[in-house]
Amino acid sequence: PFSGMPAAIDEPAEQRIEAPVMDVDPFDEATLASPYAMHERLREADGDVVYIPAYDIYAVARYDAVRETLENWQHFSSAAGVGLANFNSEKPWRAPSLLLEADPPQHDAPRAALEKILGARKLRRYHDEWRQTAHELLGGLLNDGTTVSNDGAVELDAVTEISEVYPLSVFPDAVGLQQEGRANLLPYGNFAFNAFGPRNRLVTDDLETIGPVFEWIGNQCPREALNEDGFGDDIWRAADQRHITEEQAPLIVRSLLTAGVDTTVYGISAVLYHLASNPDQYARLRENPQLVRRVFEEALRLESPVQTFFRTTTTEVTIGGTTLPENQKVLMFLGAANRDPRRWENPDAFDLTRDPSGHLAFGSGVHQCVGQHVARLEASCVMEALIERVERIEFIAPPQRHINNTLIGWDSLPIRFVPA
Ligand code: HEM
Ligand code: OVM
Repeated sequence: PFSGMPAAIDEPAEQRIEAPVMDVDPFDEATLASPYAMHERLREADGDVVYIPAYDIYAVARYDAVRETLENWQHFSSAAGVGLANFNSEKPWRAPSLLLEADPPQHDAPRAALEKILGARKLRRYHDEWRQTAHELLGGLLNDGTTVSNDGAVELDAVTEISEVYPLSVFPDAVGLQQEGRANLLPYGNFAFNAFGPRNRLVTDDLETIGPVFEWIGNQCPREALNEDGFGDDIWRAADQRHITEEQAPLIVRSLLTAGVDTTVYGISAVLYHLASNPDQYARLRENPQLVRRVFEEALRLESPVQTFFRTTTTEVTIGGTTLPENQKVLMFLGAANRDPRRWENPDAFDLTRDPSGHLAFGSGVHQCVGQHVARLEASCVMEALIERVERIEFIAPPQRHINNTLIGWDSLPIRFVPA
């Protein structure tokens, strides 16, 4: 068993720890709330890979190393889980995802099916409706919200009134879910993203209440539960066509319910946070509405709602001169890579003149987010409506962090909206 200390001289060569040892706890609540100082320590360690004894894991935080790890699925497997738990020796908390927690070739068919269903072309049918929904939401808030001054300014919590409301008013309908029980979606995602980390308070506190949430999610995956013109039924029709099996279909529906809601809530909050913090950039965006796509990518680069995922080494493997043993967990810091000064000039600045493409907030390689077109469409609908209807946005009180083992985001963004 692992001692928690650098390798002793009598251990076999493949057990020797070559990487610099770092005394950090990435899942400590204070660190989760503000990980940036730790990110810098990890990036500036003497090597591309560090070893974190607190969890007996390796970690990568520099852009090139994170990207290399993401893209090398042959040596950095997802099938042993993309959280701290190693499925080779620990029982997963639920049946593993057929996408996220699978390697090629098993990954190929579910991935191809979802790519088709969630592709940019298939999504065109939602453009008008989702755009209109965004206008109705913002129009309603600006008219019905508490007017606080004679310029008609409105104060509200952008998380509970925009970021959470919008995705829930478009995505569950598009999947084809019933109305009842949709309030289970956010808690389920929150739990699933916590479950990639250690079994700390964030996980154990939810165990008492999460049972009915699991049950509801499970009940939405069979064909009978899904409307006939949504993404859910599209998955079942892929089974009719033998692109996937009927046993796979419900688990692929479950992937949409797990990964499709909290992520976009956090993504939309990230843009609103950075725009409220950078009034000059908001003004620039209003003058150049074609920047609505870029503003989302730049916010994702800086915020990286999904901060981390793990891989497991399949053999002894070398990253940037450091050799790791087989069957080791490697933690990839997407958020740290997205602020690596080796890759980005003035990395901590929210800057609409930069090209944020190449950011790793959606991952890279065979697992790169299959829902990214959905996320982009939701965010750009909200941004378009916002810049048309709102001249200025500014904080009226400090934002409050939401703490999760994997996600970074906000529980509260108290913002004043000055109508255009
Ligand atoms: C995969 C982030 C929205 C469904 C991923 C991965 C990341 C990510 C980093 C890569 C996982 C890995 O390499 O192990 C995000 C972010 C989002 C977002 C930041 C919003 C801003 C969505 C949405 C959906 C979705 C809206 C569903 C409609 C998935 C699925 C996978 C995935 C199913 C697994 C793909 C595979 O393993 O092949 N996402 N995601 N995501 N995402 Fe997203
Ligand atoms: C899944 C999935 C995919 C991406 C993220 C995620 C909870 C889950 O396929 O279930 O996070």
